[in-house]
Amino acid sequence: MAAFALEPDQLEWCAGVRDLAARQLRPLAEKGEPGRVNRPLLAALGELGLLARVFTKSQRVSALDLCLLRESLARECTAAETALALQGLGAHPVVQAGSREQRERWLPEVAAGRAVAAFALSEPGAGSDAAALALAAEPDGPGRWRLTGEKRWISNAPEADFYTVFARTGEAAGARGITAFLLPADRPGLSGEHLDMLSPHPIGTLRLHGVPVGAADLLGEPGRGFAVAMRTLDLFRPSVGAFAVGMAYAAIDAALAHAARRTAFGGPLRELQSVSHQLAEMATRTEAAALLVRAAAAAYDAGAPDVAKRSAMAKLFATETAQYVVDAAVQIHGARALQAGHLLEHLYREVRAPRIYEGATEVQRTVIAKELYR
Ligand code: COS
Repeated sequence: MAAFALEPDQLEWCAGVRDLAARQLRPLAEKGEPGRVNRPLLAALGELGLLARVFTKSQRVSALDLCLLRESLARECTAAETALALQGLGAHPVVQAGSREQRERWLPEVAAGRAVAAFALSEPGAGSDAAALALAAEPDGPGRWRLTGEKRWISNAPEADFYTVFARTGEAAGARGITAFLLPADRPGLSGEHLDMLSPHPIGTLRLHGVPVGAADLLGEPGRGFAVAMRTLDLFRPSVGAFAVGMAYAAIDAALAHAARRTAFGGPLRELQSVSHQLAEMATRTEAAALLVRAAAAAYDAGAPDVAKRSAMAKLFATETAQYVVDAAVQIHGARALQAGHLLEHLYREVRAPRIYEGATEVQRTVIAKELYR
């Protein structure tokens, strides 16, 4: 990638993804049940080869591809965007740390959109302070454990086909006592419920009552699970930023169209300086966010040493920017944007959660400051 611009073939690919999203994915998204996994939508993401972009045979996923894909999908259809992202987040620990058997069993199914993946880190008592998680992995003979506890705010739960679960095997306190497991959904003792959120996502709670796991279910070494989670987030945080940038562009497109069409005080809204300056500010901040996201993704792909910091900066800046941009677009539209079913009413609800999940804005600042002090 050139320093500040995408190559023509990348631009063409993004335009193609937007076209697919608008023509083929949005109709499927609209048929889905709010707050539930949309399997036909996932199957279409598989058939169109979009999931395969995230799950290549190599263990190295291209962060830039992931970001461009998420930004392009978000601009046209947030449900398709989120379905793709959750497959990636749930399965990346397997891509990164899974055994050959685990990878062969699950990744082709995930890429085809047939198996639904979920990333299960958060708990009722451990959100931002992820290393405080309490889900207990109690020894049950050599190389065997039983998982007991609760996970909450787990996207795709309880409908996923497998969960990448982070539990405390107790090698040590804090982050060093955490182990990652691949937990198929049909294990005895596993149950869960849906949660109703501001924006209806497939998300829920998982309850684990002595769920059996063995050495073949480990994702990496015992006691090394926290790094598996953090490395997954290093890849996905810039892409959450890309999702936010896509929503911001969608809001700007809508605001530009409305400001050209709507007349008030004797002319189109866009002739009012209060509106034109606001549009200019929205576009400038979104461009800055897009550049920060793409730079973080390019650094990830190049294996740069400061990935955690760049990834945090990209997520922080892009999600905060998108919140401002969507809010400003609502203001330009006036009351119509608040009517149920309006694109901006949808984006206004949708844009809030990314400032919290995969590390709240405050967590990103903590990560950045830690790196600055190093
Ligand atoms: N890559 C690899 N390893 C990493 C890492 C990264 N990006 N970040 C941390 N680690 C390792 C550290 O090297 C350290 O290992 P050692 O003990 O061997 O040195 C260990 O993990 C603990 O790191 P640290 O001391 O920085 O952890 P903290 O408990 O201070 O937690 C934050 C740091 C707050 C950054 C972490 O808890 C976090 O990201 N919280 C938000 C969680 C989140 O995003 N939840 C949402 C889930 S998805 S919706």
